[in-house]
Amino acid sequence: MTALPTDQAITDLLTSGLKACGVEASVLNAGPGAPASLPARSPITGQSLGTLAADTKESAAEKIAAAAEAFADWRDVPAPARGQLVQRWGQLLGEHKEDLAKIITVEAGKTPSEAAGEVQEMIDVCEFALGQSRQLWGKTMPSERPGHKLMETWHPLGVVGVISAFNFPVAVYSWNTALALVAGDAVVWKPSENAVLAALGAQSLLAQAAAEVGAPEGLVPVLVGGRDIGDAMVRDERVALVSATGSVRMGREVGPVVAERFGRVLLELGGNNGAIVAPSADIDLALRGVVFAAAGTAGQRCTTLRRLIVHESIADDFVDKIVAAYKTLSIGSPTEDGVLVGPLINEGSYDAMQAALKQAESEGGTVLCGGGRVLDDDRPEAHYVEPAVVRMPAQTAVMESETFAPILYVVTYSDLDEALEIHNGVPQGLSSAIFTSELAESEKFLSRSDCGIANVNIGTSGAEIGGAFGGEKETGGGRESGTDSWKAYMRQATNTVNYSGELPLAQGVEFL
Ligand code: UN1
Repeated sequence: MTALPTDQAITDLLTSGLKACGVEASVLNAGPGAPASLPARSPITGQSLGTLAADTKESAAEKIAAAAEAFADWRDVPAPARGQLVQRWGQLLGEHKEDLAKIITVEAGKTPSEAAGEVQEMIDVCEFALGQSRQLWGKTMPSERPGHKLMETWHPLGVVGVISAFNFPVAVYSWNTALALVAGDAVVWKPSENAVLAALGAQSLLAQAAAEVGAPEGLVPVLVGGRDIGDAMVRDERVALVSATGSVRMGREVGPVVAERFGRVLLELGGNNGAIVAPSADIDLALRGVVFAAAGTAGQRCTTLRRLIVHESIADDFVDKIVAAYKTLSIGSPTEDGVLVGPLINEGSYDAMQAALKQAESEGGTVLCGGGRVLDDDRPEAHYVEPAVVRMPAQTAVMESETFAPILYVVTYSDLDEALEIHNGVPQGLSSAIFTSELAESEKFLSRSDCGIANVNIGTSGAEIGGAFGGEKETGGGRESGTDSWKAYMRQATNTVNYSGELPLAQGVEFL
Protein backbone atom coordinates (compact mmCIF):
# COMPACT_ATOMS: atom_id res chain seq x y z
CA MET A 1 0.00 0.00 0.00
CA THR A 2 1.37 3.34 -1.00
CA ALA A 3 0.17 6.87 -0.49
CA LEU A 4 -2.55 8.11 -2.77
CA PRO A 5 -1.76 10.62 -5.51
CA THR A 6 -2.49 14.31 -5.19
CA ASP A 7 -5.56 15.89 -6.71
CA GLN A 8 -3.30 17.63 -9.18
CA ALA A 9 -1.72 14.36 -10.35
CA ILE A 10 -5.18 12.93 -11.05
CA THR A 11 -6.30 16.08 -12.83
CA ASP A 12 -3.16 16.07 -14.97
CA LEU A 13 -3.65 12.43 -15.93
CA LEU A 14 -7.27 13.07 -16.82
CA THR A 15 -6.55 16.25 -18.76
CA SER A 16 -3.87 14.59 -20.86
CA GLY A 17 -6.16 11.66 -21.66
CA LEU A 18 -9.12 13.88 -22.52
CA LYS A 19 -7.07 16.25 -24.66
CA ALA A 20 -5.48 13.45 -26.67
CA CYS A 21 -8.92 11.94 -27.30
CA GLY A 22 -10.18 15.30 -28.53
CA VAL A 23 -12.31 16.27 -25.52
CA GLU A 24 -11.90 19.81 -24.18
CA ALA A 25 -11.18 19.86 -20.44
CA SER A 26 -13.72 22.72 -20.32
CA VAL A 27 -16.52 20.09 -20.45
CA LEU A 28 -15.90 19.90 -16.71
CA ASN A 29 -16.68 23.54 -16.12
CA ALA A 30 -20.45 23.59 -16.43
CA GLY A 31 -21.57 26.65 -14.50
CA PRO A 32 -24.73 27.21 -12.51
CA GLY A 33 -26.29 28.53 -15.74
CA ALA A 34 -26.37 25.05 -17.32
CA PRO A 35 -29.95 23.73 -17.57
CA ALA A 36 -28.81 20.43 -16.00
CA SER A 37 -25.50 19.23 -14.65
CA LEU A 38 -23.74 16.16 -13.31
CA PRO A 39 -20.76 15.97 -10.96
CA ALA A 40 -17.70 13.99 -12.04
CA ARG A 41 -15.47 12.30 -9.49
CA SER A 42 -12.47 9.98 -9.27
CA PRO A 43 -12.71 6.95 -6.97
CA ILE A 44 -8.90 6.98 -6.67
CA THR A 45 -8.92 10.00 -4.36
CA GLY A 46 -12.63 10.69 -4.04
CA GLN A 47 -11.96 14.16 -5.44
CA SER A 48 -14.38 16.12 -7.58
CA LEU A 49 -13.21 16.37 -11.17
CA GLY A 50 -15.66 19.15 -12.01
CA THR A 51 -19.20 19.47 -13.25
CA LEU A 52 -20.53 18.33 -16.60
CA ALA A 53 -23.35 19.95 -18.49
CA ALA A 54 -26.08 17.31 -18.65
CA ASP A 55 -29.00 16.68 -20.95
CA THR A 56 -32.54 17.63 -20.16
CA LYS A 57 -35.45 15.46 -21.28
CA GLU A 58 -35.96 17.94 -24.12
CA SER A 59 -32.36 17.85 -25.35
CA ALA A 60 -32.35 14.05 -25.05
CA ALA A 61 -35.50 13.88 -27.20
CA GLU A 62 -33.84 16.16 -29.77
CA LYS A 63 -30.78 13.91 -29.97
CA ILE A 64 -32.96 10.85 -30.40
CA ALA A 65 -34.92 12.61 -33.14
CA ALA A 66 -31.66 13.53 -34.91
CA ALA A 67 -30.46 9.92 -34.59
CA ALA A 68 -33.69 8.70 -36.17
CA GLU A 69 -33.07 11.09 -39.08
CA ALA A 70 -29.47 9.94 -39.40
CA PHE A 71 -30.69 6.34 -39.43
CA ALA A 72 -32.84 7.09 -42.49
CA ASP A 73 -29.63 7.84 -44.43
CA TRP A 74 -27.31 5.35 -42.79
CA ARG A 75 -29.55 2.38 -43.55
CA ASP A 76 -29.03 3.01 -47.26
CA VAL A 77 -25.23 2.94 -47.05
CA PRO A 78 -24.08 -0.56 -48.13
CA ALA A 79 -23.07 -2.63 -45.11
CA PRO A 80 -19.43 -3.13 -46.20
CA ALA A 81 -19.16 0.67 -46.56
CA ARG A 82 -20.66 1.03 -43.06
CA GLY A 83 -17.86 -1.26 -41.98
CA GLN A 84 -15.39 1.49 -42.89
CA LEU A 85 -16.70 3.53 -39.96
CA VAL A 86 -15.97 0.86 -37.37
CA GLN A 87 -12.65 0.10 -39.03
CA ARG A 88 -11.59 3.73 -38.65
CA TRP A 89 -12.90 3.87 -35.09
CA GLY A 90 -10.82 0.80 -34.27
CA GLN A 91 -7.73 2.43 -35.78
CA LEU A 92 -8.24 5.60 -33.76
CA LEU A 93 -8.78 3.54 -30.61
CA GLY A 94 -5.50 1.78 -31.37
CA GLU A 95 -3.70 5.11 -31.72
CA HIS A 96 -5.28 6.43 -28.51
CA LYS A 97 -5.29 3.26 -26.45
CA GLU A 98 -3.26 4.73 -23.61
CA ASP A 99 -5.06 8.05 -23.72
CA LEU A 100 -8.48 6.52 -23.33
CA ALA A 101 -7.10 4.10 -20.73
CA LYS A 102 -5.96 7.09 -18.64
CA ILE A 103 -9.52 8.41 -18.49
CA ILE A 104 -10.82 4.96 -17.54
CA THR A 105 -8.24 4.72 -14.77
CA VAL A 106 -9.16 8.12 -13.35
CA GLU A 107 -12.91 7.60 -13.54
CA ALA A 108 -13.38 3.88 -12.89
CA GLY A 109 -10.21 3.25 -10.85
CA LYS A 110 -8.90 0.44 -13.08
CA THR A 111 -5.21 -0.38 -13.27
CA PRO A 112 -3.52 0.79 -16.50
CA SER A 113 -3.23 -2.82 -17.66
CA GLU A 114 -6.94 -3.51 -17.15
CA ALA A 115 -7.93 -0.13 -18.59
CA ALA A 116 -5.81 -0.78 -21.70
CA GLY A 117 -7.32 -4.27 -21.88
CA GLU A 118 -10.75 -2.68 -21.98
CA VAL A 119 -9.74 -0.48 -24.91
CA GLN A 120 -8.27 -3.56 -26.59
CA GLU A 121 -11.71 -5.20 -26.36
CA MET A 122 -13.05 -2.22 -28.28
CA ILE A 123 -10.39 -2.56 -30.96
CA ASP A 124 -11.07 -6.28 -31.21
CA VAL A 125 -14.80 -5.82 -31.62
CA CYS A 126 -14.26 -3.17 -34.30
CA GLU A 127 -12.20 -5.68 -36.29
CA PHE A 128 -14.84 -8.31 -35.71
CA ALA A 129 -17.63 -5.97 -36.82
CA LEU A 130 -15.71 -4.96 -39.95
CA GLY A 131 -15.65 -8.61 -41.00
CA GLN A 132 -19.29 -8.96 -40.01
CA SER A 133 -20.21 -6.10 -42.34
CA ARG A 134 -19.73 -8.53 -45.25
CA GLN A 135 -21.52 -11.37 -43.50
CA LEU A 136 -25.03 -10.14 -42.63
CA TRP A 137 -26.32 -13.21 -44.30
CA GLY A 138 -29.64 -14.98 -44.44
CA LYS A 139 -30.65 -18.44 -45.60
CA THR A 140 -32.68 -19.53 -48.61
CA MET A 141 -35.19 -22.30 -48.15
CA PRO A 142 -36.74 -24.54 -50.82
CA SER A 143 -40.31 -23.42 -51.48
CA GLU A 144 -43.05 -26.03 -51.58
CA ARG A 145 -44.46 -24.31 -54.69
CA PRO A 146 -43.00 -24.50 -58.19
CA GLY A 147 -41.39 -21.30 -59.49
CA HIS A 148 -41.12 -19.75 -56.02
CA LYS A 149 -38.15 -18.59 -54.01
CA LEU A 150 -38.23 -18.47 -50.21
CA MET A 151 -35.57 -16.61 -48.25
CA GLU A 152 -34.63 -14.86 -45.05
CA THR A 153 -33.18 -11.33 -45.23
CA TRP A 154 -31.85 -9.04 -42.51
CA HIS A 155 -32.52 -5.33 -42.27
CA PRO A 156 -31.44 -2.47 -40.02
CA LEU A 157 -33.56 -2.08 -36.91
CA GLY A 158 -33.54 1.68 -36.32
CA VAL A 159 -32.26 3.61 -33.33
CA VAL A 160 -30.51 1.48 -30.71
CA GLY A 161 -30.26 2.84 -27.15
CA VAL A 162 -27.33 1.66 -25.04
CA ILE A 163 -27.19 1.95 -21.25
CA SER A 164 -23.75 1.07 -19.90
CA ALA A 165 -22.30 0.58 -16.43
CA PHE A 166 -19.30 2.23 -14.74
CA ASN A 167 -17.21 -0.93 -14.48
CA PHE A 168 -16.75 -1.41 -18.22
CA PRO A 169 -17.48 2.19 -19.13
CA VAL A 170 -16.59 1.94 -22.81
CA ALA A 171 -16.03 -1.69 -23.93
CA VAL A 172 -19.63 -2.84 -23.52
CA TYR A 173 -20.81 0.22 -25.47
CA SER A 174 -18.41 -0.72 -28.27
CA TRP A 175 -19.69 -4.32 -28.41
CA ASN A 176 -23.15 -2.95 -29.08
CA THR A 177 -22.16 -0.01 -31.22
CA ALA A 178 -19.70 -1.65 -33.59
CA LEU A 179 -22.26 -4.29 -34.53
CA ALA A 180 -25.24 -1.92 -34.56
CA LEU A 181 -23.41 0.45 -36.90
CA VAL A 182 -22.55 -2.23 -39.45
CA ALA A 183 -26.13 -3.46 -39.10
CA GLY A 184 -27.21 0.00 -40.30
CA ASP A 185 -28.55 1.42 -37.02
CA ALA A 186 -28.04 4.70 -35.21
CA VAL A 187 -26.86 4.39 -31.58
CA VAL A 188 -27.85 6.66 -28.68
CA TRP A 189 -25.68 6.12 -25.63
CA LYS A 190 -26.56 6.80 -22.02
CA PRO A 191 -23.34 5.99 -20.16
CA SER A 192 -23.13 5.48 -16.41
CA GLU A 193 -23.25 8.76 -14.54
CA ASN A 194 -20.06 7.57 -12.80
CA ALA A 195 -18.14 7.29 -16.07
CA VAL A 196 -19.23 10.01 -18.46
CA LEU A 197 -15.73 11.25 -19.24
CA ALA A 198 -14.54 7.90 -20.58
CA ALA A 199 -17.71 7.83 -22.66
CA LEU A 200 -16.99 11.28 -24.06
CA GLY A 201 -13.44 10.17 -24.92
CA ALA A 202 -14.62 7.04 -26.74
CA GLN A 203 -17.40 8.94 -28.46
CA SER A 204 -15.08 11.74 -29.56
CA LEU A 205 -12.95 9.20 -31.41
CA LEU A 206 -16.06 7.69 -32.97
CA ALA A 207 -17.30 11.14 -34.00
CA GLN A 208 -13.92 11.79 -35.63
CA ALA A 209 -14.17 8.50 -37.53
CA ALA A 210 -17.77 9.31 -38.52
CA ALA A 211 -16.74 12.70 -39.91
CA GLU A 212 -13.83 11.18 -41.83
CA VAL A 213 -15.98 8.55 -43.55
CA GLY A 214 -18.85 10.95 -44.17
CA ALA A 215 -21.42 9.25 -41.93
CA PRO A 216 -24.61 11.29 -41.36
CA GLU A 217 -24.61 13.86 -38.55
CA GLY A 218 -26.24 12.83 -35.30
CA LEU A 219 -25.75 9.08 -35.84
CA VAL A 220 -24.05 8.34 -32.49
CA PRO A 221 -25.08 10.84 -29.79
CA VAL A 222 -24.29 10.61 -26.08
CA LEU A 223 -26.89 11.49 -23.47
CA VAL A 224 -25.33 12.84 -20.29
CA GLY A 225 -27.44 12.45 -17.20
CA GLY A 226 -28.82 10.29 -14.47
CA ARG A 227 -31.71 7.85 -14.26
CA ASP A 228 -34.27 10.35 -15.53
CA ILE A 229 -32.43 10.67 -18.82
CA GLY A 230 -32.00 6.90 -19.14
CA ASP A 231 -35.69 6.55 -18.41
CA ALA A 232 -36.58 9.08 -21.12
CA MET A 233 -34.57 7.06 -23.65
CA VAL A 234 -36.12 3.77 -22.54
CA ARG A 235 -39.63 5.19 -22.96
CA ASP A 236 -38.96 6.77 -26.34
CA GLU A 237 -40.89 4.91 -29.06
CA ARG A 238 -38.23 5.78 -31.62
CA VAL A 239 -35.70 3.60 -29.80
CA ALA A 240 -36.24 0.19 -31.37
CA LEU A 241 -33.84 -1.73 -29.14
CA VAL A 242 -32.65 -0.92 -25.63
CA SER A 243 -29.44 -2.71 -24.74
CA ALA A 244 -28.91 -2.29 -21.01
CA THR A 245 -26.05 -3.43 -18.81
CA GLY A 246 -26.34 -3.11 -15.05
CA SER A 247 -28.09 -4.49 -12.01
CA VAL A 248 -31.02 -6.87 -11.94
CA ARG A 249 -32.99 -4.06 -10.30
CA MET A 250 -32.32 -1.81 -13.28
CA GLY A 251 -33.30 -4.59 -15.69
CA ARG A 252 -36.58 -5.10 -13.86
CA GLU A 253 -37.37 -1.43 -14.47
CA VAL A 254 -36.22 -1.26 -18.09
CA GLY A 255 -37.63 -4.58 -19.33
CA PRO A 256 -41.35 -4.02 -18.69
CA VAL A 257 -41.27 -0.41 -19.94
CA VAL A 258 -39.80 -1.46 -23.29
CA ALA A 259 -42.02 -4.55 -23.51
CA GLU A 260 -45.09 -2.39 -22.92
CA ARG A 261 -44.38 -0.48 -26.13
CA PHE A 262 -43.30 -3.68 -27.94
CA GLY A 263 -39.72 -2.50 -28.25
CA ARG A 264 -36.83 -4.94 -27.98
CA VAL A 265 -34.44 -5.36 -25.10
CA LEU A 266 -31.03 -6.88 -24.77
CA LEU A 267 -30.28 -7.25 -21.08
CA GLU A 268 -26.93 -7.98 -19.48
CA LEU A 269 -27.66 -7.87 -15.77
CA GLY A 270 -26.14 -9.18 -12.58
CA GLY A 271 -23.75 -12.06 -12.38
CA ASN A 272 -23.15 -14.15 -9.28
CA ASN A 273 -20.58 -16.41 -10.76
CA GLY A 274 -19.36 -19.69 -9.37
CA ALA A 275 -16.38 -21.96 -9.98
CA ILE A 276 -15.96 -25.59 -9.02
CA VAL A 277 -12.50 -26.83 -8.07
CA ALA A 278 -12.27 -30.60 -8.44
CA PRO A 279 -9.69 -32.84 -6.72
CA SER A 280 -7.93 -33.45 -10.03
CA ALA A 281 -7.42 -29.72 -10.72
CA ASP A 282 -4.00 -28.27 -11.42
CA ILE A 283 -3.90 -26.37 -8.15
CA ASP A 284 -1.42 -23.65 -9.14
CA LEU A 285 -3.35 -22.89 -12.29
CA ALA A 286 -6.66 -22.91 -10.42
CA LEU A 287 -5.23 -20.61 -7.77
CA ARG A 288 -4.17 -17.99 -10.31
CA GLY A 289 -7.46 -18.29 -12.15
CA VAL A 290 -9.47 -17.88 -8.96
CA VAL A 291 -7.49 -14.95 -7.57
CA PHE A 292 -7.68 -12.94 -10.80
CA ALA A 293 -11.37 -13.65 -11.24
CA ALA A 294 -12.27 -12.88 -7.62
CA ALA A 295 -10.02 -9.95 -6.72
CA GLY A 296 -9.22 -8.41 -10.11
CA THR A 297 -10.95 -5.09 -10.88
CA ALA A 298 -11.61 -5.01 -7.11
CA GLY A 299 -14.42 -7.51 -7.62
CA GLN A 300 -16.33 -5.07 -9.82
CA ARG A 301 -16.82 -7.08 -13.01
CA CYS A 302 -20.14 -8.65 -13.79
CA THR A 303 -18.00 -11.73 -14.47
CA THR A 304 -16.23 -11.57 -11.09
CA LEU A 305 -15.96 -14.90 -9.28
CA ARG A 306 -18.08 -14.70 -6.15
CA ARG A 307 -18.74 -18.34 -5.19
CA LEU A 308 -16.05 -20.98 -4.95
CA ILE A 309 -17.21 -24.59 -4.67
CA VAL A 310 -14.23 -26.72 -3.68
CA HIS A 311 -14.04 -30.46 -3.20
CA GLU A 312 -13.89 -31.26 0.51
CA SER A 313 -10.69 -33.29 0.12
CA ILE A 314 -8.66 -30.27 -1.04
CA ALA A 315 -10.63 -27.36 0.43
CA ASP A 316 -8.50 -26.52 3.49
CA ASP A 317 -5.25 -26.50 1.56
CA PHE A 318 -6.68 -24.62 -1.36
CA VAL A 319 -8.29 -21.98 0.82
CA ASP A 320 -5.01 -21.47 2.69
CA LYS A 321 -3.31 -20.87 -0.63
CA ILE A 322 -5.94 -18.31 -1.66
CA VAL A 323 -5.57 -16.45 1.63
CA ALA A 324 -1.78 -16.45 1.22
CA ALA A 325 -2.09 -15.17 -2.35
CA TYR A 326 -4.52 -12.43 -1.26
CA LYS A 327 -1.95 -11.20 1.25
CA THR A 328 0.47 -10.53 -1.61
CA LEU A 329 -1.99 -8.38 -3.59
CA SER A 330 -0.96 -4.80 -3.64
CA ILE A 331 -3.93 -2.51 -2.92
CA GLY A 332 -3.89 1.17 -3.69
CA SER A 333 -4.01 3.81 -6.35
CA PRO A 334 -4.03 2.23 -9.80
CA THR A 335 -1.66 4.99 -10.86
CA GLU A 336 1.09 3.30 -8.82
CA ASP A 337 3.25 0.62 -10.41
CA GLY A 338 2.50 -2.88 -9.19
CA VAL A 339 -0.93 -2.14 -7.74
CA LEU A 340 -3.41 -4.90 -8.61
CA VAL A 341 -6.46 -3.90 -6.59
CA GLY A 342 -7.77 -0.36 -6.95
CA PRO A 343 -10.65 1.43 -5.25
CA LEU A 344 -14.33 0.62 -5.04
CA ILE A 345 -16.38 3.01 -7.13
CA ASN A 346 -17.99 4.80 -4.17
CA GLU A 347 -19.19 4.72 -0.60
CA GLY A 348 -22.37 2.87 -1.59
CA SER A 349 -20.26 -0.08 -2.78
CA TYR A 350 -18.26 -0.03 0.42
CA ASP A 351 -21.42 -0.02 2.54
CA ALA A 352 -22.90 -2.87 0.49
CA MET A 353 -19.72 -4.91 1.02
CA GLN A 354 -19.77 -4.35 4.78
CA ALA A 355 -23.45 -5.26 4.96
CA ALA A 356 -22.84 -8.47 2.99
CA LEU A 357 -19.94 -9.47 5.25
CA LYS A 358 -22.08 -8.89 8.32
CA GLN A 359 -24.88 -10.95 6.85
CA ALA A 360 -22.44 -13.72 5.91
CA GLU A 361 -21.23 -13.89 9.51
CA SER A 362 -24.77 -13.98 10.80
CA GLU A 363 -25.40 -16.91 8.45
CA GLY A 364 -22.51 -18.86 9.94
CA GLY A 365 -19.67 -17.64 7.74
CA THR A 366 -16.10 -16.97 8.88
CA VAL A 367 -14.13 -14.15 7.30
CA LEU A 368 -10.71 -15.72 6.65
CA CYS A 369 -9.11 -12.55 5.35
CA GLY A 370 -9.85 -9.06 4.15
CA GLY A 371 -12.98 -6.99 4.24
CA GLY A 372 -11.42 -4.06 6.05
CA ARG A 373 -10.99 -0.58 4.70
CA VAL A 374 -7.49 0.70 3.97
CA LEU A 375 -5.97 4.07 3.08
CA ASP A 376 -8.91 5.91 4.60
CA ASP A 377 -6.69 8.12 6.78
CA ASP A 378 -5.14 9.36 3.59
CA ARG A 379 -8.36 10.19 1.73
CA PRO A 380 -11.64 9.55 3.57
CA GLU A 381 -13.66 10.10 0.39
CA ALA A 382 -11.90 7.21 -1.39
CA HIS A 383 -12.89 3.61 -0.59
CA TYR A 384 -10.21 0.95 -0.72
CA VAL A 385 -10.77 -2.50 0.76
CA GLU A 386 -8.82 -5.67 1.24
CA PRO A 387 -10.50 -8.37 -0.87
CA ALA A 388 -12.27 -10.82 1.42
CA VAL A 389 -12.44 -14.62 1.53
CA VAL A 390 -15.33 -16.00 3.56
CA ARG A 391 -15.77 -19.66 4.42
CA MET A 392 -19.46 -20.54 4.49
CA PRO A 393 -21.08 -23.63 6.05
CA ALA A 394 -23.36 -23.94 3.00
CA GLN A 395 -24.73 -21.73 0.23
CA THR A 396 -26.81 -19.32 2.32
CA ALA A 397 -29.00 -16.34 1.42
CA VAL A 398 -26.13 -13.84 1.21
CA MET A 399 -24.64 -15.90 -1.63
CA GLU A 400 -27.81 -15.69 -3.67
CA SER A 401 -27.44 -12.05 -4.57
CA GLU A 402 -24.62 -10.13 -6.20
CA THR A 403 -22.59 -7.72 -4.08
CA PHE A 404 -20.46 -5.64 -6.42
CA ALA A 405 -17.31 -5.85 -4.32
CA PRO A 406 -14.44 -8.32 -3.78
CA ILE A 407 -15.98 -10.99 -1.57
CA LEU A 408 -15.25 -14.63 -2.37
CA TYR A 409 -17.50 -17.10 -0.56
CA VAL A 410 -16.18 -20.64 -0.25
CA VAL A 411 -18.27 -23.77 0.23
CA THR A 412 -17.32 -27.44 -0.12
CA TYR A 413 -18.87 -30.38 -1.94
CA SER A 414 -18.45 -34.13 -1.92
CA ASP A 415 -19.63 -35.19 -5.39
CA LEU A 416 -20.03 -33.38 -8.68
CA ASP A 417 -23.82 -33.58 -8.74
CA GLU A 418 -23.90 -31.78 -5.43
CA ALA A 419 -21.41 -29.19 -6.72
CA LEU A 420 -23.58 -28.57 -9.78
CA GLU A 421 -26.66 -28.20 -7.64
CA ILE A 422 -24.93 -25.59 -5.49
CA HIS A 423 -23.53 -23.95 -8.60
CA ASN A 424 -26.88 -23.60 -10.33
CA GLY A 425 -28.76 -22.80 -7.14
CA VAL A 426 -28.74 -19.01 -7.49
CA PRO A 427 -31.07 -16.76 -9.50
CA GLN A 428 -28.34 -15.40 -11.79
CA GLY A 429 -26.65 -17.20 -14.70
CA LEU A 430 -23.84 -15.23 -16.32
CA SER A 431 -20.47 -16.97 -16.06
CA SER A 432 -19.14 -20.20 -14.59
CA ALA A 433 -16.04 -22.34 -14.47
CA ILE A 434 -14.66 -25.70 -13.45
CA PHE A 435 -11.05 -26.53 -12.70
CA THR A 436 -10.45 -30.22 -13.39
CA SER A 437 -8.19 -32.59 -15.32
CA GLU A 438 -10.95 -35.11 -15.91
CA LEU A 439 -12.71 -35.05 -19.25
CA ALA A 440 -15.90 -36.57 -17.90
CA GLU A 441 -16.14 -33.90 -15.20
CA SER A 442 -15.52 -31.06 -17.58
CA GLU A 443 -18.05 -32.36 -20.11
CA LYS A 444 -20.67 -32.86 -17.44
CA PHE A 445 -20.08 -29.34 -16.18
CA LEU A 446 -20.34 -27.85 -19.67
CA SER A 447 -23.66 -29.52 -20.29
CA ARG A 448 -25.11 -28.85 -16.85
CA SER A 449 -23.94 -25.31 -15.96
CA ASP A 450 -26.97 -23.10 -16.49
CA CYS A 451 -24.93 -20.01 -17.35
CA GLY A 452 -24.38 -18.20 -20.65
CA ILE A 453 -20.63 -18.65 -20.21
CA ALA A 454 -19.09 -21.91 -18.97
CA ASN A 455 -15.32 -22.33 -18.88
CA VAL A 456 -12.86 -25.13 -18.16
CA ASN A 457 -9.56 -24.39 -16.42
CA ILE A 458 -10.09 -20.65 -16.82
CA GLY A 459 -11.74 -18.27 -14.36
CA THR A 460 -15.15 -16.72 -14.86
CA SER A 461 -13.93 -13.33 -16.06
CA GLY A 462 -11.88 -12.10 -18.99
CA ALA A 463 -13.94 -13.36 -21.91
CA GLU A 464 -12.78 -12.73 -25.48
CA ILE A 465 -15.09 -10.77 -27.78
CA GLY A 466 -15.39 -13.57 -30.36
CA GLY A 467 -17.82 -15.53 -28.20
CA ALA A 468 -21.31 -14.30 -27.42
CA PHE A 469 -21.40 -12.56 -24.03
CA GLY A 470 -24.41 -12.74 -21.74
CA GLY A 471 -26.32 -14.98 -19.41
CA GLU A 472 -29.47 -16.73 -18.39
CA LYS A 473 -32.08 -16.39 -15.65
CA GLU A 474 -31.90 -13.02 -13.86
CA THR A 475 -28.88 -12.07 -15.95
CA GLY A 476 -31.44 -11.24 -18.61
CA GLY A 477 -30.81 -13.53 -21.58
CA GLY A 478 -29.10 -11.02 -23.89
CA ARG A 479 -26.06 -11.86 -26.00
CA GLU A 480 -23.51 -9.29 -27.10
CA SER A 481 -20.33 -9.11 -29.18
CA GLY A 482 -19.30 -12.44 -30.78
CA THR A 483 -20.78 -15.23 -32.94
CA ASP A 484 -24.22 -14.22 -34.24
CA SER A 485 -25.02 -11.49 -31.70
CA TRP A 486 -25.30 -9.10 -34.68
CA LYS A 487 -28.80 -10.42 -35.28
CA ALA A 488 -30.04 -8.58 -32.18
CA TYR A 489 -29.41 -5.29 -33.99
CA MET A 490 -31.32 -6.23 -37.13
CA ARG A 491 -34.81 -7.36 -38.00
CA GLN A 492 -35.45 -10.51 -39.94
CA ALA A 493 -37.82 -10.71 -42.91
CA THR A 494 -39.05 -13.77 -44.76
CA ASN A 495 -39.46 -13.15 -48.47
CA THR A 496 -41.40 -15.30 -50.93
CA VAL A 497 -40.81 -14.46 -54.59
CA ASN A 498 -43.14 -15.98 -57.19
CA TYR A 499 -41.67 -16.21 -60.71
CA SER A 500 -44.00 -18.98 -61.91
CA GLY A 501 -46.61 -16.86 -63.65
CA GLU A 502 -49.28 -18.83 -61.75
CA LEU A 503 -50.66 -18.22 -58.25
CA PRO A 504 -50.59 -21.54 -56.42
CA LEU A 505 -51.55 -21.11 -52.74
CA ALA A 506 -49.54 -22.73 -49.99
CA GLN A 507 -50.90 -25.81 -48.25
CA GLY A 508 -52.88 -26.58 -51.42
CA VAL A 509 -55.61 -24.09 -50.53
CA GLU A 510 -58.07 -23.34 -53.37
CA PHE A 511 -59.60 -19.84 -53.70
CA LEU A 512 -61.07 -17.99 -56.68
C1 UN1 B 1 -18.68 -6.62 -17.50
O1 UN1 B 1 -18.19 -6.77 -16.38
O2 UN1 B 1 -19.78 -5.98 -17.62
O3 UN1 B 1 -15.38 -11.08 -19.50
C2 UN1 B 1 -18.06 -7.07 -18.75
C3 UN1 B 1 -14.94 -10.06 -18.94
C4 UN1 B 1 -14.81 -8.81 -19.76
C5 UN1 B 1 -16.11 -8.10 -19.86
C6 UN1 B 1 -16.82 -7.88 -18.57
N1 UN1 B 1 -14.33 -9.17 -21.07
O4 UN1 B 1 -14.59 -10.04 -17.76
